[in-house]
Amino acid sequence: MASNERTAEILKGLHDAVVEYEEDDAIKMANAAVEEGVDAFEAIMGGLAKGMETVGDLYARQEYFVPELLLCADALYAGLDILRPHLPKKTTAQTKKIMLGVVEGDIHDIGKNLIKVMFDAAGWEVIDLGADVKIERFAEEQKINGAQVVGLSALMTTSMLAMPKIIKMLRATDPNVHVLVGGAPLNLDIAMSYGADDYGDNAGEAVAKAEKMLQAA
Ligand code: B12
Repeated sequence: MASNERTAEILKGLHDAVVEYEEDDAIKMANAAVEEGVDAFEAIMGGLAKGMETVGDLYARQEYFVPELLLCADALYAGLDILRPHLPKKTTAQTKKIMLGVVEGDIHDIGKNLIKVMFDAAGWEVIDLGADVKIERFAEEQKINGAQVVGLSALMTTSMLAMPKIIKMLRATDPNVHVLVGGAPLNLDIAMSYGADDYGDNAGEAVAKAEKMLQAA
């Protein structure tokens, strides 16, 4: 078990590896996290995902551009591949199914992929439609797979406008479906105005919110 100081050092190492797009360092620090007993969830959220947040700030300040963002994402995924199997895996008797997708016009899928990892670890069956998913496809697929929860992701103020249409179609085919939305430009008020059941701010929160939806059902 790493000391608090060492844990902080490893988290910073993961953060910096993403920001400096050093894939080798991300692998090295992720292995250190595993070997030294740093909680995998903390390493992913407090290290890798936090690094991507800093990258977002650098992009906003025009210090980083699209090529850097892609390299940073590669470093994040290299670390994630190592940490993912070490998330405590829950098994449940109940069949819990979530269908995830990034809405049409939007290719930002890093957040959605983190969400997927967390649901998988929490014992949910995850159907991943990917990114830039056509509006009609959500309801079509949900009709086939019967997911109790649908998670919609959007990272752009333009693409998130597809959400109310998708939610309307989902409810028309299955009035009992639960819809959880997330992504940086959203918040609870917007989620409610779109007709969603709830909004999740991050990957950890997403699972808790979806579990609550099934309990209430
Ligand atoms: C990385 C990135 C990219 C990468 C994406 C790589 C990939 N495969 O995902 C690339 C380089 C491809 C890219 C492209 C573009 N990007 Co970009 N990109 C970003 C950046 C810097 C980070 C996004 C990210 O990965 N964050 C890290 C993850 C972990 O966080 P997250 O996505 O927010 O997800 C968390 C939560 O939001 C939540 N969550 C997310 N989804 C869901 C879903 C559910 C159900 C729940 C419960 C929770 C949840 O949980 C996640 C994990 O904790 C953001 C800036 C920012 N601050 O967000 C801009 C940003 C999103 N991009 C932007 C833009 C403009 C573009 C481009 C148009 C640029 C261009 N000129 O080509 C294109 C768009 C292409 C398209 N059609 O989609 C703008 C959007 C502005 C707007 N309109 O709102 C932003 C905000 C940058 C800015 N400040 O201008 N981008």
